[in-house]
Formats: sequence, C-alpha cells, structure tokens
Amino acid sequence: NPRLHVSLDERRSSSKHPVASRLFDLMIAKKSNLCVAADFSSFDEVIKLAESIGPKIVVLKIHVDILEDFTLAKMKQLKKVAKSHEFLIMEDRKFADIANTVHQQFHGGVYQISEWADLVTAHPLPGPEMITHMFGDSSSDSRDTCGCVLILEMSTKNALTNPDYAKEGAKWGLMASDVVAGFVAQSPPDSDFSGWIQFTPGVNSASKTGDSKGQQYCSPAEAVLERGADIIIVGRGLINSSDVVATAENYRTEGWAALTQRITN
Ligand code: S5P
Repeated sequence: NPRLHVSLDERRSSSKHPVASRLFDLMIAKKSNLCVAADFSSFDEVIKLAESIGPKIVVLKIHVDILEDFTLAKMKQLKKVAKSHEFLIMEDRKFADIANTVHQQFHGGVYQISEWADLVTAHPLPGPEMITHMFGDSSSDSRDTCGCVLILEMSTKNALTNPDYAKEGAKWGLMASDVVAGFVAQSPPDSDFSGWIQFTPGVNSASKTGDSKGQQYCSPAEAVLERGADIIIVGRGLINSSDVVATAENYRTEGWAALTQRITN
C-alpha cells in the first residue's frame, strides 16, 4: 500500500479534514505518534496523567462514561492541559446507532461530547447515512472542530469486523471526508488515500499475548511496520507502569522510529 510510505507533510496537504491536518502538524512538531488510552475511573487521575505525559503524546483517548467524578468543570481543566501541552482529546464513544440517536448522544446528555471532543469514535455498522449525519447538517460547526474516527477493525479475538466489513466501512468513510478524520484498524485499508489517519490499539511492549479477556497485543514496531498504524494506542501498558513519563518516552521513541523507518523505506 503506497499510502504507508508517503511523508507526513504530503499526507497533511492531502487531508480533507481540519482535525486530521492539525493532528499531522502535532505529529511532525512533537515527533510523536503516541495516543494514550487513559482508562481510569477517576477524572482527577486522568488530568494528572495528562499533565505529566502531555508533551510526549499527540492524542489522549478517554471513555467519558467510565469516569466516576465527571464534571464539565473538570473537562475544562483537561482542555486547558491539552491546549498547553498540545494534544487532542479523543472520546472513544464508539457510536453505533441510527443517526438521529447518535446526534443526540453527541450533542446532549450530561457529557456534552460535542463541546469538548476533538475526535470521537463510531462503528460504521449502522451504515453510511449515520456517518454523514452524526454531527448534524452540513452547516454544523462540529464538522470542523471534531473528527469522526471509524472503527473498521477491532483488536479482539474473533471480532466480527472481517475484511469485507472493513472494506465497506472504509468506502463510506472516504465518501464522508468532511466528517471522517481517521479510522481504527489492525491492517491498512484498501484505499491509497493518505489524508486520513490510522489508529491501532492493542499495543503493549510488555505483553505479547493479551489480557485473557479477548484483547490481543503487539509491539509498537509491529503495529506500525506490519499493521499500518500511523498512531499507536497504548493503554494499560503505560497507565499501570510505575514511571509513566519514562514509559511514555519509550513508546514515543519506538513508535516514532518505526513510523520514520516505514516512510523512508
Ligand atoms: O479494537 C479496539 C478498539 C479500541 S478503540 N480495541 C481496543 O482496545 N480499543 C481501545 O483501546 C479500548 O477501548 C481501550 O481503551 C484501548 C486499549 O487498552 P489496553 O489497556 O488494552 O492497551
């Protein structure tokens, strides 16, 4: 797949979504393709982590619905940290309903996701109309401030996201280029469009097997060189380590070296 060897500068200029362009800029400036999954139940702990590893990451991924102490005031605090350390916030909501419902889940409720998320994940399962309409009509402000990240393939054992599903989802994602900034996958998509960004979760340097509950792991180098990851998503491999800053630096170095090697080869 030629897309894998295109420079980040070139990819930035072919990107069709402002959030994808911003993310390419951050990757280049910070020499980082690290996204950390801050899966804590305490928002204070998420903020503390973000303050310490902020300079090393380009995206902080959260699951807002596992936070026991969520308030919009604390989200404001996290947004401040994101602004000063220059990283994006991804809400891993994995929307998977009809557009009308997803639209309400995105803008409404207690979490007000559209107020603060730079990126939000969604399954292509409900079909292309959901993707096109999830943020609202084509004049909606959210289209410029938030990018959809489509879950084309999952990292788990026996996932139903087979190659046909991923291919169809990728096709729909490409048709909605004003909504979709990237995708989550375990292998590069068929398309050679290089303006969107591949996120690959299931990355852990310490565990080659998985978590005994279906999660499967590979190393940062394997994710980038063999699976096509532009950005590696690291959760427990980092957040449970005793020195998160040193661990973040290790993942950043290894991930970035692999990406540079892939592009120049
Ligand atoms: O296929 C997927 C998609 C995602 S977004 N597999 C995943 O594991 N994820 C997310 O990545 C998951 O929800 C979690 O937040 C993170 C992986 O965490 P880890 O602790 O296993 O590294």
